[in-house]
Amino acid sequence: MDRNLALEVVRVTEAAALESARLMGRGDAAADAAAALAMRQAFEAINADAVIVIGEGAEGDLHAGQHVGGGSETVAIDVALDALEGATVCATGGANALSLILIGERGRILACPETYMEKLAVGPAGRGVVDLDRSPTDNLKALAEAKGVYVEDLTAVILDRPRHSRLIDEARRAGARVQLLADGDLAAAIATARPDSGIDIVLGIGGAQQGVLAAGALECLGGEFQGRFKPMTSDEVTSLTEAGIEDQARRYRASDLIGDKMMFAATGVTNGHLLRGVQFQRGGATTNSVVMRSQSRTVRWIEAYHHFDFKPEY
Ligand code: VTB
Repeated sequence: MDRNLALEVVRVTEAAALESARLMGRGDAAADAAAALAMRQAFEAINADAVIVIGEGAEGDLHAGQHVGGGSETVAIDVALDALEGATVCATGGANALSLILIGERGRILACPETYMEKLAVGPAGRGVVDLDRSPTDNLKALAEAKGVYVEDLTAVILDRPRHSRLIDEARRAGARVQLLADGDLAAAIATARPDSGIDIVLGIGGAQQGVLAAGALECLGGEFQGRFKPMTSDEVTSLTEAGIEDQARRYRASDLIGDKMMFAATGVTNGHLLRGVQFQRGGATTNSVVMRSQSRTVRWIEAYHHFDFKPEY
């Protein structure tokens, strides 16, 4: 996979973040639609034959199966994307809205439908020491030991949902500090790999597609992601079966979800655990992004100033 691609795709997440941040706090889906449109247009400047494996809904722009990318080159890649993760958050001006893209080798990203996934995400210190097949208490103890701290020193992030009441109780009983999130477990999952994020582990059930994206980012960062599908309705069970995912009780590791060669780029839309949101200033705006590649484990934090008078036309 062409290493330069990593620096090209960040333009795509920047474009989506700039357009959606403009519409932050409007209380509707306008930011989501703007992010998808900007992302699709910016993709045309990428020299690749990219097939969307995980996209924005079944139809419309950026749907699964759509070919994106331009130019004459035929670098065959697969793409998983979320033009605006945290659309509800963005609509209310909350934290952790992001625009992101994961690029993998052709045929290696699991084409997972929109359903739920039980997730376990930790940074590098927890790689190889936690296990979704063990209890949250055991995982917290193992992570504390690997980090050389007490369980009481760990912060576990869990989405604030009724489905997590037992999990939250257990994490509290184990002694961990529990941070409940209104939305946006994806940014938090990736932030477990940032020593200064204050997040040690993300547990609980959230979007499955966002689980695949988190797996890719954590693989580049040397962390660990494990997931298990948790379909909530019979339709979701059917959609998993139709996607060829027969063993729905299986524990997936990052490599099962996205292969082993990937690139990941994300740009903050609103301030969050991982990235700062778009800041508008006179004549332009500043974006904060991260770009990473699994093969080299290089992680680049990119602050970009966009001058609107000289904005590229996509
Ligand atoms: C949300 C959102 C997450 O999953 O929780 C969603 O905040 C699914 O949960 O960031 P609900 O249907 O209960 O809201 C995510 O989008 C991704 O995991």
